[in-house]
Amino acid sequence: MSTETDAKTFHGGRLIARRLKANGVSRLFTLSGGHLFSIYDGCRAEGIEIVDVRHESTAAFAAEGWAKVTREAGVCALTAGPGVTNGMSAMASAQANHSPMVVLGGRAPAGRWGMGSLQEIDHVPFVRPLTKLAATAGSAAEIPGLVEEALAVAMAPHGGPTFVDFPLDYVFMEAQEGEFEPGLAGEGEEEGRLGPVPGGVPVDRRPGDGRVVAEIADGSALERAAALLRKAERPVVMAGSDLYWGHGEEALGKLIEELRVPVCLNGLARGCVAGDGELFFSRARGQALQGADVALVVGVPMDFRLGFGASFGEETEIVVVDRAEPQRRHPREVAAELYGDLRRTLSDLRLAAGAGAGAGAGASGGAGASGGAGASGGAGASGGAGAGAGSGRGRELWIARLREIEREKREAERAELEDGRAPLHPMRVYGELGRMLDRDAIVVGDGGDFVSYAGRVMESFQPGCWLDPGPFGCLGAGPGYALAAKLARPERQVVLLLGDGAFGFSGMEWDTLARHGVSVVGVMGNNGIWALEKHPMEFLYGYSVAAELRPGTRYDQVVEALGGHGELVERPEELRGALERALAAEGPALVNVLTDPDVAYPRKSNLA
Ligand SMILES: Cc1ncc(C[n+]2csc(CCOP(=O)(O)OP(=O)(O)O)c2C)c(N)n1
Ligand SMILES: [Mg+2]
Repeated sequence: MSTETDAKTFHGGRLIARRLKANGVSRLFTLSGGHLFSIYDGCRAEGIEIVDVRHESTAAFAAEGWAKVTREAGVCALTAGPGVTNGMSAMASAQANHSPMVVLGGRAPAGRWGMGSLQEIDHVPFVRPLTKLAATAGSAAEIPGLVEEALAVAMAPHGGPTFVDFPLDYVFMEAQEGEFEPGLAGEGEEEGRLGPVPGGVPVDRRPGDGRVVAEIADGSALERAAALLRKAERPVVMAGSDLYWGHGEEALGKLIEELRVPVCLNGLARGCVAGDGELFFSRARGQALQGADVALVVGVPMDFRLGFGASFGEETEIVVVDRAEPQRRHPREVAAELYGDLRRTLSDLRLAAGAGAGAGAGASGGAGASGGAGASGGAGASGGAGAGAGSGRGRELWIARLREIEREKREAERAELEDGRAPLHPMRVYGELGRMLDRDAIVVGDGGDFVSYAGRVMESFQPGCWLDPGPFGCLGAGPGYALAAKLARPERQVVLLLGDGAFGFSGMEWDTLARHGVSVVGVMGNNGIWALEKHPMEFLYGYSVAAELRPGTRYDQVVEALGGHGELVERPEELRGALERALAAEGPALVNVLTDPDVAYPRKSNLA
């Protein structure tokens, strides 16, 4: 069929592809379905690469993974009905991680809506709670504007998933590209913008999402935060994913260096300060957060990962910095809240809280520019040398104390990193692997205890190099993330750490990796159990059920059968050679390491 009747008329699928292309989208992750054919045709015509996978879950996780590596919106197309339902875990994951992602759905034809077409179901009501925007195209002409809006809303802070589905009849119809409405990211309070569409489903946008957020944080809050930071003896920064999404790494680096503030990172913020940086602490995190008098909590919610706020000391004064207002209430009182452009806020805060002579002037200038007279007055008044000098000595003592704890804890890990047992201790795997990875290697985690160990000892040195599922914690995300990571950064090592349990969710994606020639290296901790569930259940009940897998399964042979390179490692001395061969392989590989099922990750809490 023709894709174009005249210069200005395109079929619906082509209209979609043209908007994607215009917004810099280069890849579409998908699994085939007739409802999507015209989108494929459009992508082909516009030069957007179609990456087809073996489960829609992977297509959607790949879109999220693309976002995580590039900080651009990832895009997937899921066929009507089961294609969309299969993508819902990834949408929930992207929501929890603030990952910008656009899900394009197929949809049964509008002309026969309600008559029982194949795969007919109204997706919008069930993806609505997972997305910032969920909409159905009401005509072919409406398509360009909706696609623009979906991309803009996904990217607006806080980032997240958006969804648009396209009735089969409309994507085959031709329409002019026309003067579509630009993204409506600034009008987020409005719901039901469009009139009735097939199935009676209007555009639905969650109130408060997708709005334009203040560029500049509130001036008096900035002044309060700066005053707290200035007099802090034991300050700390705890930063998470929104630091990364807000491109705040450079501004944070300057702030911690100039003000001498220790920093701890989680989520996508890992690597925003190098893992071997002088002010970076991971093993001493507990002491750093508990002992801090002032904590800058940057781009991370105080959720279970921060003990719902109790990871900080009772007396710790909390200053929250983020790209936009939080979606949940803070679980404890905070002293100041700064919402706006992260780079700007962090640099204003650095200047306003600066110690030493030069900083006073910089502070009032910086704060004055953003926060008006109050801020500059405050900075000028209390930015004197006295505060700077006093806290300077205290801070160096604080940093030295944390460094000593960090050093002792790292030292205590050494025995496990060199453990000589067979089957292997998971830490031995990381002891070897850590030495073989480049500083810009991208490490993806998908599993239970095996990945918890990695989270503890594998260092990240650059932003966007550590991809785990995040707080939604969905097993099976790894192959999609790794596929997207290697496509986005083909020159880098991409290593996927996975449990044997995790492999079962999306192990077929080695077929995808092989077909597309994507050299991801999987490293499996194969303990024959769901360790993260088995050990806690035994601790609680004295027994476990539903926690066993088959010991010693040759997942490496599965990968070979799918067209990849497989290695089995039974003894520690085999590990290095196997990893070297896998890293050098053309195409995807899996190193299947048999690990000791009796090793239980020492965790304080499991479920919350
Ligand atoms: C989709 C999904 N199902 C179940 C869980 C619960 N869960 C979390 S970790 C885990 C065990 C993972 O086992 P494996 O991948 O073998 O890693 P191990 O803990 O053995 O190292 C399970 C079942 C989950 N997080 N996500
Ligand atoms: Mg396991």
